[in-house]
Amino acid sequence: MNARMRFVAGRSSGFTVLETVIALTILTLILANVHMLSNSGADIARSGALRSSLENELEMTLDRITFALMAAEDAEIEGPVPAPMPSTFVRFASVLGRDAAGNVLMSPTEEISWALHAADEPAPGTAGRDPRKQALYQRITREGGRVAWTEDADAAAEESRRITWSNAVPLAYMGEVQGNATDDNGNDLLDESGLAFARDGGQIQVFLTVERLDERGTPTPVQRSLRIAPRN
Ligand SMILES: [Ca+2]
Ligand SMILES: [Ca+2]
Repeated sequence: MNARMRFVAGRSSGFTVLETVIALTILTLILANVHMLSNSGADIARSGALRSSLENELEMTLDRITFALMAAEDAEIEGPVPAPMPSTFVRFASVLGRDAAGNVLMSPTEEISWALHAADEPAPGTAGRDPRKQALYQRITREGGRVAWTEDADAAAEESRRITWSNAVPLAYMGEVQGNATDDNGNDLLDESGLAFARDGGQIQVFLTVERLDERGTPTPVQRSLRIAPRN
């Protein structure tokens, strides 16, 4: 067997140790990258789903507030005052129509308000089964609350219908620090909570934040403000 034949025979007998190590290293790097891409893709999908869900909750709550206040008589509105003092509630009544004698029929006094959660309220969903998420939720719970609509705010509590529109409204509007009598986020209101109302001439300003925990237990807020013109 000449030298060329020995070389060909040697190559066909298998890979060298060095070639095997290089191949395994490249394979490991490829698999690691695939794993990283797969994980980050799943994280992005979960994060996108949470944000979409939060945006829906925010928009639905703002729609309900808007429809209620658009039908309200401006002269019957209590709660919101001009900046810088925010209100956590608005009380109002709407014209329902006229009776046979032509008298205006008004609705009972309704109320939309923000209130703190009860301190011992259990965490909803998966957060209740994960100690770390439970601890974070408890922090948000202590500092957070809900937005509710009350059908007849003048009636006794047990006789009035109350419906929660969102149970994930935090203590502070995004960027605001509570208790320092300062407008930290530049919206002209001092220490406003996750739901705040203010009056600006013939309009009611509404500021709303909705905040929930993401898959890693990180608080994730969304927020928006708008203006509503009640009936004159
Ligand atoms: Ca502010
Ligand atoms: Ca403040």
